Amino acid sequence: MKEKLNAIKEQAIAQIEAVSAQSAQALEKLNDIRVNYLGKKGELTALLKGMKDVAPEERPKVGQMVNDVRTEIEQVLEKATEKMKRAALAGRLSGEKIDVTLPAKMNVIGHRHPNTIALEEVERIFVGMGYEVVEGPEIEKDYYNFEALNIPADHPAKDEQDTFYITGDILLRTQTSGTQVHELEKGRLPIRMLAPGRVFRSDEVDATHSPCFHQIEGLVVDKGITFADLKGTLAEFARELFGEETKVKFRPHHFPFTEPSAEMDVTCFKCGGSGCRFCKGSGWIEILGCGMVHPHVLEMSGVDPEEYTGFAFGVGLERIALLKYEIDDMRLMYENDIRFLKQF
Ligand code: 2NL
Repeated sequence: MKEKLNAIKEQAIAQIEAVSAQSAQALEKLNDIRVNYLGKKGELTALLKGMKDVAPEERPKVGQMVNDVRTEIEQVLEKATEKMKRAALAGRLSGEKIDVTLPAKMNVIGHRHPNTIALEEVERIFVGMGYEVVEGPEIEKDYYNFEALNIPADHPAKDEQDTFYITGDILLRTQTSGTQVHELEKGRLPIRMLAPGRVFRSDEVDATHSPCFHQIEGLVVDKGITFADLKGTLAEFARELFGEETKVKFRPHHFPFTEPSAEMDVTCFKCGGSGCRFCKGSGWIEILGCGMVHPHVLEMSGVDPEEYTGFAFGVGLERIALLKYEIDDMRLMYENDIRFLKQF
């Protein structure tokens, strides 16, 4: 009996070992072995059934021996199963391994429009000098766009500026000055403000014109403001925008809303002033219009020109962006071609 049991045990263990040396899918075969030896119709059960042939006094001892063998086979099976499960898991994990040296999938990110970049740069410079950014309506009364700026009904500037009228009295603003007139009327002085925004003129589209473009106007009104303040402020603006070496030059000009008026040129940031293709050989690039606020403009908005003086200026945002990024056709700014926009 003992020999028979030992033989069964050895055989079972040998089978388990043979199976566990195989690949992972052999797990099922271990279960077959469990059924064959330990199951209801298994060999050990068969042995227990044969107990009736064993002498009664021997039965407890034989029973014990059968149970010991059963326990031992169970333990070996258990260990083999564990080992195979671990091997199967390790196999699966190594199959799922991530190669961290592979190049990453890049996220596609958007870009700020060159106009936006230029606007934020200009705003940063003036906010740094204590200016407030104020936005106003794109639809204005004739009064705020023209009359309050000293441009009377019969003034040639009104014809020149080919305006989009909504009614005889209401129009799409041709400059952002109206926003500044609204601020002057509030009577909260001093004023240091920037008025950026879209403006509209009935122009044909070409490389340098569009019926809708962007302007940034600035206005400073306080006691004792002089042309020297205008020059110092705009020279500093030019240096911050185009570089520390930038020089400025003021040429006399005429606007109805400022007196005196001027246009400001900056030394060409491409050649430094010696003359190149970019500045058409002159060494200078025109950048903005400016002047001392006309006393009549202050007066119409309820500000006493005997007590207060001020300066104002206007820059085309597209002009700044085209210059700064060396873009040679303004139409690119409005077409939203991804190939263009993703360069900024
Ligand atoms: C340009 C340059 C300019 C102003 C705009 C202004 C605003 C107020 C009073 C006085 Cl409320 N002036 N704005 C001044 C000078 C130039 O724009 O080339 N405009 C056609």
